[in-house]
Parts: sequence; structure tokens; C-alpha cells
Amino acid sequence: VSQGMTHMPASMNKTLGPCTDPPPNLLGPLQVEFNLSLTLEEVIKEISPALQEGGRYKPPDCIAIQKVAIIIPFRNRHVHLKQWLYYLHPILMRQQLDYGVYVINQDGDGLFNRAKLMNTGYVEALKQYDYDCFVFSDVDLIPLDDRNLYRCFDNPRHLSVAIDKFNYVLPSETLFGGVSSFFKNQFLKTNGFSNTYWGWGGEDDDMCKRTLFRGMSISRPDADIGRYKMIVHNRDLHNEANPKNPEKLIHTETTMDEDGINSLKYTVKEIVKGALYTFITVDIQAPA
Ligand code: UDH
Repeated sequence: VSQGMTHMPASMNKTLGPCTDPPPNLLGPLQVEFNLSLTLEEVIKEISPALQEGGRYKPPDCIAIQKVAIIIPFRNRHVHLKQWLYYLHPILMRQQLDYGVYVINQDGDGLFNRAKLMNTGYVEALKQYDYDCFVFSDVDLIPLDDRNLYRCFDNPRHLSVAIDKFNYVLPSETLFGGVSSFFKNQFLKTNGFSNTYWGWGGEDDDMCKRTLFRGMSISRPDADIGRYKMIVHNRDLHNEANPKNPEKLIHTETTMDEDGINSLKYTVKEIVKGALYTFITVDIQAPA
């Protein structure tokens, strides 16, 4: 017998092949109950052994098809975040993504700005790793089917198409809020999101317009796969519906080239690489 590579145990063979598409271990429809009794420490204990610091994961036995940054706009929703982490990490692992979770925490108690936080997450995630796909997710949306892939497609994608709150029906073809995904080049085509939608409303419609104005369309999974549960909550303080936001949509086409990733200004206050996510606290210069 020669001393060739054939005697090397499989575990030492470092040449991994590409992951299969679709991923082989998906379960399909999932049971999601929001009566999670686990503490955050228990969730960390259960999930973190498979992860690297900062909420990073790579499939151990194949090369992922995409490198995906999951960006969550955030302030004061730790109870929701615990549930999101508990349900999403196992799903993202089964989807065999090379991914990282970035929670972008708005500092202070000025007006909330979901879109500006997502732009910030895009820029900060790219400083950490060479991501090619960006999934933007509200902290309170849990998918009910793991065939709804958290990756990028030929066109910007709206993933949260059938939410329990809307009786699992997409209320409008132009709806683009909740969970969405963009390849890096798709996101740069739209100049990211607008930075100027303070308070609740309009920023997702603005992104829909940007996408269409740049000659792209919105891709969606089928409604039977794109099902979600939303964690029930009241309106947050300092995120009241802003009556000025809807009228701004008239101007998207003329302002989008100057309002977005290329005009984004913020300061990072702190970056904490936790067991299940990277928590980035940012000052986005919010008006009071
Ligand atoms: N978010 C925070 N903290 C805030 C505000 C918003 O983390 O203070 C983030 C979070 O990721 C959330 C997302 O921004 O999922 C969207 O905000 P939202 O959940 O307030 O928006 P949504 O349209 O709900 O889901 C609007 C208020 C519903 C009130 C219903 C009363 N029955």
C-alpha cells in the first residue's frame, strides 16, 4: 500500500465542495410558539456551540453558496431578540449559509430611524467580512418555513410576504417592509435606503420605488413558503407614525442619488461581539 492521501481520515481532508442547492436538511413548515420559557443564558448554551464569536457561522462540511450579513435594526427589544435568535439560528444553519448576525442598536432616545440603521448595518458588516448578500430583518418576524431562504436572488427580494398579522396575505404588491434581501451590487444600485425617514412609516415604500426606478423588480417566495409569525407588541416610544413621511415619497426619484449610502453619517459608540450576535451601538444623529 502506498503512503498516499487515501489513508488520511476524512476529517483531515480540508478540500470542501460547494454546498448543495437546495440545502439537503430543510424541514419545511415549522412549529413556532411564542411561549419560550428559556432565559437568554439557556438560549446561548443551546445554540452557541455551533457558532463563532459575534454570531458567525460557516457550514462545517461544504462551502456556502453565499456570504450573508443579517442586519437587524434595533432599540430596546431584547425579549424579541432572544426569540429571534432562538428560532433563526437553527434555520440559517440548516440553510447552510456563511452568515453573521448584526444587531444595529440606535443610541439615545431620539426619533427611531429603521432605514438609517439598516444602511449603517450594511457599512459596518462589510468592515467585518467580505459579505456579498445582505438580509434586513425586523426583530419581531419569525419565518414559519425554512425553505424561505435567507439569501439573495436575481432581483431584490421581499421575504416576509405572508404574515399572520395580515392573515397570511400580502396586502399590496408594493409592500417591501419586514424582511428583505439585496446582493451588494443591487443595494448599491439603489444607493441603499434613504436616511431621512424619522419615526414610523414610508422608508420601505421608498425602497420599493428605488428598486423599480433602477430597473429592478421585487422577487418573492411563494405565499405558502413565505409565511411568518409576528411577535405581538405595542407601538414603541419615539417611533410614532410620522405624517411627513408619506409625502416624501413623491420625491424619491430626484433625491435618491444624494440620499443613501453615499450620504450616510453616523458614529459607532460600541461594538460587542457576543455569543449569538454582534451588537453595534450607533449614534445616528436623531432629532429629539
Ligand atoms: N424597532 C426597534 N425598536 C423600536 C422601534 C423599532 O427595535 O423602538 C425595530 C424592530 O426591529 C422592529 C422594526 O424596527 O421590528 C420595525 O418597527 P415596528 O415593529 O414598530 O413596526 P411595525 O410596522 O409595527 O412592525 C408598527 C406598530 C404596531 C402597533 C400595533 C399596536 N397593536
